[in-house]
Amino acid sequence: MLATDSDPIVAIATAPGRGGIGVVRVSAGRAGAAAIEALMQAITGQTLVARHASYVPFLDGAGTVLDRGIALSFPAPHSYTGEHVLELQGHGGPIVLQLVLQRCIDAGRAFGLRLAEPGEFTRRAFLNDKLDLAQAEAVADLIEASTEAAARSAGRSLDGAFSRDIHALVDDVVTLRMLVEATLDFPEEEIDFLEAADARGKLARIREQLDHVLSEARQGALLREGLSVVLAGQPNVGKSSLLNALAGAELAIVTPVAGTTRDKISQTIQIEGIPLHVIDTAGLRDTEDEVEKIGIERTWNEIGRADVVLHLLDARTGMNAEDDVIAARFPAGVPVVRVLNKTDLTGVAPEVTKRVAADGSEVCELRLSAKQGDGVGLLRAELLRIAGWQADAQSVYLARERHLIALRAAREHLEQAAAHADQDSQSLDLFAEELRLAQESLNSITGEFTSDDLLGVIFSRFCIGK
Ligand SMILES: Nc1nc2c(ncn2[C@@H]2O[C@H](COP(=O)(O)OP(=O)(O)OP(=O)(O)O)[C@@H](O)[C@H]2O)c(=O)[nH]1
Ligand SMILES: [Mg+2]
Repeated sequence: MLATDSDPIVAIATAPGRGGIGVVRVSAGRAGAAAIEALMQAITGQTLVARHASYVPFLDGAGTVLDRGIALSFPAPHSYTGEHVLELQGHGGPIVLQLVLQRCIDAGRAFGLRLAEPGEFTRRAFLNDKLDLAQAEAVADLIEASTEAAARSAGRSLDGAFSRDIHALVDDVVTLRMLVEATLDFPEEEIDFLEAADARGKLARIREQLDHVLSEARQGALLREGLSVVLAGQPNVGKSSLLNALAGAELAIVTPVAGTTRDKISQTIQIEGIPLHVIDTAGLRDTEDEVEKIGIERTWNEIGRADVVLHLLDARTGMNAEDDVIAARFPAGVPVVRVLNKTDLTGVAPEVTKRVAADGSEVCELRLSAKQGDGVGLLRAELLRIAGWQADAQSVYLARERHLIALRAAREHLEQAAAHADQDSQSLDLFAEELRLAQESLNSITGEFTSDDLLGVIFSRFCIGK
């Protein structure tokens, strides 16, 4: 039998393992009032008052008590899923919860109650207009958040902050479209539309607002995904020591023997709530050692995937010929920080310097001592800077790559629209088309694909006689 979005579903809603309480949740569809009633009768032996906590026994098929707990019913549409919902809150043991779950399935067999698929409760909340797509994603992000900052911004998205900003942008685009389309429909009126309606000014304000949303979303994506930071360089320059210094723990083996690290070692650390996936690698050199060769191959694989490469050097020697060969192989476009380690041996104070290389690229050099820990704070700050983190960002949303792609697409369409607006009025229909495409991109974030919404707005704001 094929699963459908109207099947009654059931699942254990709490995490696996032992806990104070455990919740079994049933969502029985928007027409599932009778199913919930039957289930309550079968399992608790009573009819419950909607949205009232009732302390009841959970009974098995023979009428024996499996557990005692709170039963709550939420008639549609006032529930998480927007459907008729029953929650059984019992004790949080894996076996007892399995028994209650099985009891629900047995008692609900008559009306086709089945186990819910992953995310199915939230999917229904979206389908029943309880949450939009961005909010539904925020539910998952909130649950998965691994830092306080990530949890807080997922909470903001769930509360609708991100969706509200997207809706505000869509509203502005729709208003502008309405003006353009009206002008297109009545060319005989010969309005210099762009002048009369201040279309350029309106578009400029929308673009400004979109840039703002995009920058907040970019920060949010950073909170969600983090950055992969690869420590690379010749053997013995102190890569493992620096990993340990950043992590504040002796994770990697450090010895004076060149070629100590054979395999990559990863650790996720947090700076200002941003997860940084720091990867220590095998030192790069020519070698005949089979094991070391494989390790070095892995180093290059990691460098290929890095968001930031920390090229470690011994401060006493600086860049040498081998380092030039290494640096030449770094992938283009990935920020590289040259970290001159072991400053404690040179007597030079930790510092960050930036200069422009012969080829016009910016070279960032940072002097520190991994062993003493001096200058590691400078490195943290530099990593935050590369990540584009702004300490004063106030309303970050925990955005996903999908949102960034949609926002960037919308931005491009608005840029195109602006280009058309700067030409003569012949390109007004192209201007309108770019606005439509921008709106479509924005709508994809909240999951609305209403092609009728523009008409709706037009008719609601114009009177027939005009
Ligand atoms: N004085 C001083 N010694 C350091 C510093 N950082 C690392 N060392 C020493 O340099 C040696 C090599 O350090 P590691 O961290 O193992 O170097 P690595 O780059 O990981 O080396 P491989 O794993 O062999 O590639 C060890 O003896 C460290 O104690 C530093 O800042 N100052
Ligand atoms: Mg090492």
